[in-house]
Amino acid sequence: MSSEAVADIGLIGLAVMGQNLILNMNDHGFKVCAFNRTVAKVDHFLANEAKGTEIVGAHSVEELCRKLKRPRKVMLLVKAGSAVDAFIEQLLPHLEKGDIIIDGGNSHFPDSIRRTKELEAKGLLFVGCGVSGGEEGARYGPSLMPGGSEAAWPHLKPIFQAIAAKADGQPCCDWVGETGAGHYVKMVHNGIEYGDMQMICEAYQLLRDGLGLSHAQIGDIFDAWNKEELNSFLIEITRDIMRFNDTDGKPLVEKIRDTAGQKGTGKWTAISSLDMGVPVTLIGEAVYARCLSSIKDERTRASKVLAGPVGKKFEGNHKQFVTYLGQALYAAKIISYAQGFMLLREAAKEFNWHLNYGGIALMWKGGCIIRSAFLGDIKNAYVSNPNIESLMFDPFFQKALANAQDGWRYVASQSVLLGIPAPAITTALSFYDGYRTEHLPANLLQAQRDYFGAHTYELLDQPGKYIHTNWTGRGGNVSSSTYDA
Ligand SMILES: *[C@@H]1O[C@H](CO)[C@@H](O)[C@H](O)[C@H]1NC(C)=O
Ligand SMILES: *[C@@H]1O[C@H](CO)[C@@H](O)[C@H](O)[C@H]1NC(C)=O
Ligand SMILES: *[C@@H]1O[C@H](CO)[C@@H](O)[C@H](O)[C@H]1NC(C)=O
Ligand SMILES: CC(=O)N[C@H]1CO[C@H](CO)[C@@H](O)[C@@H]1O
Repeated sequence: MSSEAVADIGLIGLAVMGQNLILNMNDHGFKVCAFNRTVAKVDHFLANEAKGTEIVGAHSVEELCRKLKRPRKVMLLVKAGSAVDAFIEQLLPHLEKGDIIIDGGNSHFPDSIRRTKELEAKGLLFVGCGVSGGEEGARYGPSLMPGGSEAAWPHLKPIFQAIAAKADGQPCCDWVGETGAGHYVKMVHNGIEYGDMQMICEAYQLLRDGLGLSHAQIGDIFDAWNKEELNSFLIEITRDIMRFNDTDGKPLVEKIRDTAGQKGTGKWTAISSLDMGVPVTLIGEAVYARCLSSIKDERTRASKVLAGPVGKKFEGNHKQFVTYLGQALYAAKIISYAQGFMLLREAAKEFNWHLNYGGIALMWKGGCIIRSAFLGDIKNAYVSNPNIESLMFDPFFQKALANAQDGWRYVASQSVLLGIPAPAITTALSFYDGYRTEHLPANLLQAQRDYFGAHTYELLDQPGKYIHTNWTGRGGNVSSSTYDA
């Protein structure tokens, strides 16, 4: 080994996330070699942010690889997509069997599945690693979700677990699973984040438009919730946002245009749920709610002509409503996470991953945007029964749903009566009621399908036997495979 090989890990991409991760690794005693395609950036970084640290730099991919101890570990923090493949191509000639490439970007999981297979075929190891927590997390403790070539894990574990956030004294980073599992889990994390944010926004609107409360009053409600079972990063920042006044003394949030942006990870989660036939309804509604918000001009025109409930004002007890709303939020949140873990289970089946669900809950408990006390309860549920069919079957959550359901139903019905949209809170309730219903009306649906398409049906007492009925007494012999509905 060349005496030049001094660094424990190389990192490519000196945008904010990359820089902060490097500084974080340096803080924990690891020697990092930094590289950026624009090499002036490397020198600038070494002379400024990295001044006085152990961090070294490289001016080429070749130099970077020369400076790494074996097995070489190179982490990419570059834009997801073709840039990742381009850097992998550039690295290949300078790597040897057993060396490790880590993609810490926001890659779509099918790419990570493909890259793992391609690199393993070349004798290299690949890790697709979800990184959550934004700039602050990257610097002082992100949530890290690594998956891919498991043989890479023992080499990465000391570094990753050292720099990760800690929850209950444990690192928010553990091996997630094979091929694209790391990026998949990160994607579902982001989907759940969409759902959490949407529910909170619905609660905000019910308090603002339903009860007519001021932002300061709503801030106090979120403050109180943050001290109870809803305690979480997103509830906490919502409280702070409610209390943030602009220079004119008015709440800044009031002035922000109500059209939501999105980068696609929530959409990916919804698409994957449709692909796999898992009813992840709350995240789906959260994505659609952003879409609906974005057609602001059309909504403005509709607001002038489409009728809503006339003269309906909330006439109940405010204090009671706030209590019920807290219950509705909590129950909807349980449903959203139950749906998210249902999706993970199905993905594990589909892609042959061995996922550690309790470990995933722990990875999300600190460092990332959805961090909350609640994830500790989810972890406990999976620790006491790793094979639990659904979180809703866990005694703790079963009881929590039972305790919250009256308030949840009250809030859902009030939102409907008042004409205030609450798609996440209401879809969660519909899902819950559907999930706990033994006889759904799909018997009729099957009859309809058989009627017009001869798709056949099963009888309750003879599952597995497919029957077609001549419903009309007309028509010839139809094949059930001619069309689908
Ligand atoms: C923001 O303004 C409201 C009055 O509109 C006031 O009651 C509140 O104290 C202000 N908040 C802060 C943090 O200054
Ligand atoms: C349905 O019933 C009618 C009348 O009995 C008969 O003419 C027709 O052939 C039947 N069709 C099939 C698919 O059995
Ligand atoms: C309809 O299907 C039945 C049973 O397969 C068969 O006996 C009959 O000849 C078919 N009739 C026509 C019109 O194809
Ligand atoms: C590929 C790469 O390393 N690019 C980064 C170099 O640094 C700038 C920041 O100055 C980033 O924006 C690039 O993504």
